[in-house]
Amino acid sequence: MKVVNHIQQKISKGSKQLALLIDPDKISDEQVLALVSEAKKCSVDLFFVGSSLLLSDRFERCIELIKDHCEIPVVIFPGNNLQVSSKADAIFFLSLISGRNPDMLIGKHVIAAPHLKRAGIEVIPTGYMLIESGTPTAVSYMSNTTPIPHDKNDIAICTAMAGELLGLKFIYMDAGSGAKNTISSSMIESVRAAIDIPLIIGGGIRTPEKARELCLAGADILVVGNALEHDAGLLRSLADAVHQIQ
Ligand code: 1GP
Repeated sequence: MKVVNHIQQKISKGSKQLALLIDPDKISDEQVLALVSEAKKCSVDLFFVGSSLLLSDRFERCIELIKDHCEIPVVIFPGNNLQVSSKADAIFFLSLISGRNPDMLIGKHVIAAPHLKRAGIEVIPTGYMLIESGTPTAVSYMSNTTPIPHDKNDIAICTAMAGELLGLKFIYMDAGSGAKNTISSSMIESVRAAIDIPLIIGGGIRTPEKARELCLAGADILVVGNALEHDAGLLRSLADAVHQIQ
């Protein structure tokens, strides 16, 4: 089954989903395997793999390791057009719609398009919105874009609406990896009320209480990366907090 359908099926049952973001530079093979084993026990819904900047050549290796040891779908969350692999189940084709950098809206896509066609991988057109989070983030710097201000719900609403009207399948609102502040519940609520496509929320989520709050505000999928790099034991409580909401 396509990853999009798999996600939609869970959403239509009213289930919230937890995605684990793996940055291949920050995690050893042993740590990947430990995380996969824990993810299976906690019924984690998705793995996302990618980074705004990669130093190592561990990108494909990470995807392979996850695929060899579990059935959880692996979606590439690419930081640039080099992060493509047919070994993953799907890839987010990200348009950075919160920014005004044409390279991130169409330029990189033109370069990536033939590679994606050849790879035969499921492509998920996704509107990516960076939200200001208290500190400069790697994504903001690397993409040369300004995030939407933390409290400007109206800009976030109109941006998400435009993404939906352009035909994008998902909206991913991100405070950026390691964000000081997560996206506010009020911004998530306003955007959720304005669009009908699935809403992914990530950046700076570190506690089950916050995970629950953001799901109740309207997130369909929560993404957690950084916090698990520091404390893999958190996974059980985060997964329970997300899955207990119906
Ligand atoms: C970043 O949304 C992801 O793009 C996850 O953020 O690493 O802060 O959990 P964290």
